[in-house]
Amino acid sequence: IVLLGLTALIACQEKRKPINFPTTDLAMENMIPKPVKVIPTHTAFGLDQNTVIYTSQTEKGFVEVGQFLADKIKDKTQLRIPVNNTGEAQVDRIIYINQSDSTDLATDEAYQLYITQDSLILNAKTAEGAFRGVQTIQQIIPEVSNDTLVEHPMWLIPTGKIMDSPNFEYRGSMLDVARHFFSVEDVKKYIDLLAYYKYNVLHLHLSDDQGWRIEIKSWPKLTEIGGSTEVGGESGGFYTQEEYKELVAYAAKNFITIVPEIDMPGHTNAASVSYPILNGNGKTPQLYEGTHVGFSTFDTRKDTVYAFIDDVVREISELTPGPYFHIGGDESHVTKKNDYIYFVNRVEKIVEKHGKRMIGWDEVANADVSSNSVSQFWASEKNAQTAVAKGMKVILSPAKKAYLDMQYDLESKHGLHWAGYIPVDTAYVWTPERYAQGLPLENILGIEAPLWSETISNISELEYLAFPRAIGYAELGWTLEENRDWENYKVRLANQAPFLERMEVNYYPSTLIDWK
Ligand code: TNX
Repeated sequence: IVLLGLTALIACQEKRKPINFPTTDLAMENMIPKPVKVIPTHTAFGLDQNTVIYTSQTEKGFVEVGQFLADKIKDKTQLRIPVNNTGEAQVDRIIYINQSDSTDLATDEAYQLYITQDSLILNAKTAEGAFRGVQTIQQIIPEVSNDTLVEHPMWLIPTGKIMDSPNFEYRGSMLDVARHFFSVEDVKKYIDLLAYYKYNVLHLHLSDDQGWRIEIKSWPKLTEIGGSTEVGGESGGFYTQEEYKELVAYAAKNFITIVPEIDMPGHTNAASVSYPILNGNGKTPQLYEGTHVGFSTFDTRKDTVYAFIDDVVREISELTPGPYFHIGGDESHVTKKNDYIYFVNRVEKIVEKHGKRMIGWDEVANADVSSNSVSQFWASEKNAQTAVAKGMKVILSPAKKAYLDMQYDLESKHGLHWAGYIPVDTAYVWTPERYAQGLPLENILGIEAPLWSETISNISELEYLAFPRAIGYAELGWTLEENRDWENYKVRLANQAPFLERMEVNYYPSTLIDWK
């Protein structure tokens, strides 16, 4: 196929008049996250109606990645670019998505782009790497075509070379669908946006005091009762197992891993209202529509509770191909310390039995957890150090820097401010690599930006808090420290406006940014 393509190309090139491309600079493109290395060659690849895509066809997933790119090119330019189809079409230029075992491709997510006037070659070891590279291609296709060089519109992509791979292997965002429920469509749109900035994890906070959001077939009242409301008294909602599978599959197409969280032993009021036998706080549980935390707990000394958890972890794990299961573990203020430790110890075993690796909020490090489990740092440096002492990996989500639900400033329409205000610069200007004392680089799995939903109840409000800050966290997770710089980032961010507007994202138009 490649040879066919190249022969066709050469045949056409003979007929083609040379085009006088304007000078370009690939290094000045508004790519976020900024790639490891960009070497410009100052001319252009003209994407037009005579461009075709070819992909490796034997390696898993490459054809689908090619189709994904074709769809995105269609959305942006209206061009219909064939994928692996020589057909009758005139072929002037080729985009080739190629599986390569080159040792320059250090990880599965690494990719290289070689862009010349005639071809745009994307090399990656895996379809995942190719998918990350496709995001870069999307970002360097200009918003507007050049209509004067030839007789039809042409989108000029700057030529040169890009070598790229991620700084951290875990680059996530969390969405709290418990305090307010978000529909499958809403979550899919969030996935689209995360994927464009090379995120690879979406953590779903599926249960809390105010709601239980995933169908568990063996305990049906969880969603019947526990899913019936949300903060403010609206009607709540939940994902059926089919809908959850649909989300997992949609995320997988975007090379995003879903991390399901069932928060326990605290944050369990909705579960205990559904099945009061689970309750351990001594009061009769009632549906809760407020925003306080720390009042609920499971009864950690009852075997029924562990039988329940076993069913829940089993059912969700069966629907979840990713390696992680998040057990929450935060703010269990009415669970006695010994009970908390006993609980986390037992639940970790259940998670492992169902083939998953446990993640918990930073408090879980105080239990006798295995070095294979992961601690998510949100508030306590001491807990992060305890995790390191136990050989655990840590995900960085410091509330003061990485909480998407903190208000930007006094003017912010939504959000809280218990951890402070987080304007767009504060969200970007910090160094995950050196944020917490006593947390060595080799223990850092990556970063995650949580979006708690006490103050937001629809996709537009979600977008207001997440964007543009989530774009900055994408760069902190992917780009090397030496390549990060606020002044430079700020300009690239300003140039995301056309994309965000095309996607109808209700981003917060911070005055710190000179939006384009
Ligand atoms: C703290 S951070 C919580 C959540 C709240 C959030 C609001 C964490 C592990 N727990 O229950 O939603 O603050 O910002």
